Amino acid sequence: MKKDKVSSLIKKEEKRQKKVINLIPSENYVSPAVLKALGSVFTNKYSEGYPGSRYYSGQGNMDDAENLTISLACKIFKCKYANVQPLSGAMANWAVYFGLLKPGDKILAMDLSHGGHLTHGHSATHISKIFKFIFYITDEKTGKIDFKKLEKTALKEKPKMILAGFSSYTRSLDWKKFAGLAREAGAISVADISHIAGLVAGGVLENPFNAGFDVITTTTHKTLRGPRGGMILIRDNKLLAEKINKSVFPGLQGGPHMNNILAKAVCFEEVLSPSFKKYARQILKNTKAMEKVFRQNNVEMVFGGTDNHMILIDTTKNFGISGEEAQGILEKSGINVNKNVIPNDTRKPADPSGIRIGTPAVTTRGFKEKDCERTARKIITLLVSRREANKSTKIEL
Ligand code: DSN
Repeated sequence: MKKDKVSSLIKKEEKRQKKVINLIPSENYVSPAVLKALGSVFTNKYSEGYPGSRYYSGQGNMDDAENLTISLACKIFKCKYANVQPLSGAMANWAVYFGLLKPGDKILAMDLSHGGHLTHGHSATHISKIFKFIFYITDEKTGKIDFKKLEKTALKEKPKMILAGFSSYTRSLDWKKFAGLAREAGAISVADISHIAGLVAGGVLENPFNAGFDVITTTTHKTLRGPRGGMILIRDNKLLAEKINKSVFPGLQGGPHMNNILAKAVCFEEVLSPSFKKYARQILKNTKAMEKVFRQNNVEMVFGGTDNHMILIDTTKNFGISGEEAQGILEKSGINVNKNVIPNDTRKPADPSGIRIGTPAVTTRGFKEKDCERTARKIITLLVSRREANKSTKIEL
């Protein structure tokens, strides 16, 4: 591709990102400092191995960068060990499964349609063919995890790992219950906090390590607002940390992306600043502001509402249109959300029943409660208009 074509694409995308109201809960806007580190000469270096033990020469700056990133990660999440090399959240999860389990071992995880993630063992993934995943779900009436059922399953099935975490569940998880149950069942406890890492780091949601979790996996680019990538944190068990390090490299990955690791350090410095705490608090206030408007307008929210940065709405039930259609209508009006499955969805994943709405990106842009209330009202107006238009075009026989 010609250079001017590339520049023009970057300019167009910059313009698009500035223009839209981005409510996709997993997206954010990184700082210029993070972008600078990503675009730095650190991208030129091969650094297989770990600080002090690499396979190429010329590693002084790489070792300093990786050590810095590790120490900042441990400081933020209050743990002893961190592996900052995973190229994504998916790789972080895979590295934990392969490092701590044997093929065929059982993992108890959250069902995808109830809020879990693809890498938590969905049947479409390769990983589901290697480990035996069993699932827990939410209670239809309360929207909360059916913990009694989960407990029964864990004690009967004796999984080797209990995975707590989600990509579209909007309520808080009771970390203490999960960690306690894992201990009782003799399982390793792993929390995938990819979506809420920034809220945990900002002190507005509880840190799973405080509740006794063994391992945390996360991405670094969602509420944490860093570069695209993953990370594994280990509370204090050296043996687990060593197994996970071997699993990431050489088990699963080759050369780490050192520019990305450097950018993670930049992000973590930002996370440790007082303004990040304010940012995390504002994310929650903003989601609550949207929740209030949906409630006032009788828009039912899946799981009964929100305790975090996102809201899930069954558009089929509330507005008589699929998630795909709702996403398209909102996009035409400059609002980005993403179509999403809902618990026990009867529609296909590519055209599911709901939409997922989140506030991390708009909060970075400076949205406050009033802006979010206005946006929620606009969403309702647009979707109600379509419902009414659909009604009036129905041919009565
Ligand atoms: N794609 C991410 C999300 O949107 O939640 C998770 O992988």
